[in-house]
Amino acid sequence: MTTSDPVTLYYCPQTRASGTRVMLEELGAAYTLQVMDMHRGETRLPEFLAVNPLGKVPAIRHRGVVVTEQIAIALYLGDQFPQAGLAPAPQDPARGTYLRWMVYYAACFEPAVLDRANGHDPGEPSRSVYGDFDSMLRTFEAALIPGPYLLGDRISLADLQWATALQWTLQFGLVPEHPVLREYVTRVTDRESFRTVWADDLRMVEQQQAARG
Ligand SMILES: N[C@@H](CCC(=O)N[C@@H](CS)C(=O)NCC(=O)O)C(=O)O
Repeated sequence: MTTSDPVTLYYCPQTRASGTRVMLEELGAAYTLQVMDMHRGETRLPEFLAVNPLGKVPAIRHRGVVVTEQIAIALYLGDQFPQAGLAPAPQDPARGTYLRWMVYYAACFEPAVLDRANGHDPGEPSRSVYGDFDSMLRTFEAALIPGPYLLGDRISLADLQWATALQWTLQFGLVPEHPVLREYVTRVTDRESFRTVWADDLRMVEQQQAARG
């Protein structure tokens, strides 16, 4: 078995799985999609619950191993395809910064955005995993200066992850507009991989809508 064994990506268009697909494109990985229509409950069918009991995408299977959680998947793929140069190796001095912003995404950004979207009071900063929303976001923004990427001149999977998420959170007003964030999203998403995945997502969504009638 080699890393050229195709990755199976369990997929719903226009979801967190889209970011994973962008990464697979950028890594030059061979992959196949298992497309589901979440609006028809297909992520809750026994076949997929056997892959991810939470019924959530993205999930991947590679060389017989299932990985769930978008950040775990991103870290796994970056290490499996080192030749793409999108993930600093363990001994690389940039590795710490890379891990920091990857984990910050899942541990601080998503909980803060979801608390806000769901109207949940995070309570005292000392009792919230991300402190408070504004500090959480300002801390990330500061990491983009001087930029242009989180690791300086070098783009990484961390940027693909953050730009994917900021694109939809800015679009839906879940994150307040800020020139640093907007320019970062524009810079990172101006790539063939994003154009390909977003166009194909649109095609799949329209196809799924038509099938639902
Ligand atoms: N903690 C998961 C969250 C994944 C998630 O919420 N995925 C949504 C799509 S964006 C999903 O699969 N929803 C379908 C469902 O719950 O049935 C991760 O970070 O990967």
